[in-house]
Amino acid sequence: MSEERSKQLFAKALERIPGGVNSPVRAFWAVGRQPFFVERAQGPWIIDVDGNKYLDYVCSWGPGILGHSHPEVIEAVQKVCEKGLTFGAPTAGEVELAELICTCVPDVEMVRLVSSGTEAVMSAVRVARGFTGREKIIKFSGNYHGHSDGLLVKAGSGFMTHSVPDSAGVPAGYAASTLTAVYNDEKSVRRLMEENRGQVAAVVVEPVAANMGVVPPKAGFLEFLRRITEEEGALLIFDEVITGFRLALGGATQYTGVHADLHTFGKIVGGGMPLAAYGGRRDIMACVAPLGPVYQAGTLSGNPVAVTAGITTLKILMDDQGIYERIDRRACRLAEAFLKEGLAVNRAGSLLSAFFVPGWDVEQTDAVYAGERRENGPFVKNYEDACGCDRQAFADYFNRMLERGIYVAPSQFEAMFVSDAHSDGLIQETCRKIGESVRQGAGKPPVEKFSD
Ligand code: KE4
Repeated sequence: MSEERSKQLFAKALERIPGGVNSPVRAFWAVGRQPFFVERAQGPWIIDVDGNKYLDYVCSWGPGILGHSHPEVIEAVQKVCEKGLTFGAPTAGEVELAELICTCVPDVEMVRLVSSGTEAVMSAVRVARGFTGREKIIKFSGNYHGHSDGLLVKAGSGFMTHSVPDSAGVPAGYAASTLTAVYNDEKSVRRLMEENRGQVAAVVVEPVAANMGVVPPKAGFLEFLRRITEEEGALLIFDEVITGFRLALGGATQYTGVHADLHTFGKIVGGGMPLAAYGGRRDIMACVAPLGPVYQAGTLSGNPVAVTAGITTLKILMDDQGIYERIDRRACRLAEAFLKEGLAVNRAGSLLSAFFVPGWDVEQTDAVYAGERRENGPFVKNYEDACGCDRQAFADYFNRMLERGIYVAPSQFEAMFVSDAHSDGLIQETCRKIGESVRQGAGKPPVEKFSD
């Protein structure tokens, strides 16, 4: 496959954009090759500037639950653009989207639209601090909540991909207010709560972690977080930027039965456009300016074009909730293909990750589940387990799959996303290629950081 045009673009990009990309996870450093540049995408397919076609399991890191360029979404966006792109004034669409979010996620009585998941989580944390009058936040190592200063501590996603435990440039004071617990480890949470009694504003958690690879909560873990936050007078924030409208129409609460005080959303809620949201109990959201003392604002918040993409997407999901059974079943088929190759697989609904755990004994893996199971694992239970994975083996697998026209996330620490556009036939073909790729062994070594 030719990569000429991508190579030319990347060389130019390296001149003007740090690492040649506008988000680190796109750099492909961990898989030892240059990124391809995308020309267009349709359904489950992504086509690069050299005409190479890939079956896409990144789905733009989650928004693409319907597949790329869904005709109804494209048509709605094209139409609304004719009325103008941004007004900086309220529009009917913002009210409609707010009502749809509150209908889908009953914990959310009021919601504020923003432009990115980072902004949503940063704002939710500020509201929690403003509402409780407390300063400290408990997060979990390997969870990623966007790049706001206070949350760039032992984060997942690009941090783990590039082995950067914490970010430079974050003042020590910020990090001091962020306490880090171990995911799926109740004792670590209890200890932090006891050591910081009366100071913890909130526990922020990915209800199904998807930024250290997919790591579902162990039975009872979320219920424990709900109990201990209530006992300690702290809020529980579900960061649903990935799980929202993905695990179920009602997100993690519908999937797990556990309720949170605040939820954050991104990706799917914007239908692929720059839109995210945070919301929750009315008494908590009443703290948000101009109603209350917690300030948060945004020039393009509730942008009419992005809102239209979000409304159209949520309405399609609301009108056809069978999508969730379809994508879960397909993800289960993929999980079974990985399990057959002896890999540790964590899956929650249509989110899954195969882990290259050194010395993994396939006998450790529970029996291959029948389709009715909604989960596999968790066999990799936390950040430490995930860090122990064999990155070279993952890189080899990634390159073997790409050579076969299958694009999975270029990092062991990201999720595989299934969309409604991934037909059963394509899933079958993917399962075959998983077997070939995993069995074929060594591939290209990860290269050092690209020089100019
Ligand atoms: P954004 O600011 O990237 O829209 O959202 C930040 C965020 C917040 N919370 C969770 C649970 C998230 O997964 C994310 C962003 N996810 C990554 C992928 N794991 C985005 C991809 C990227 O960084 O380019």
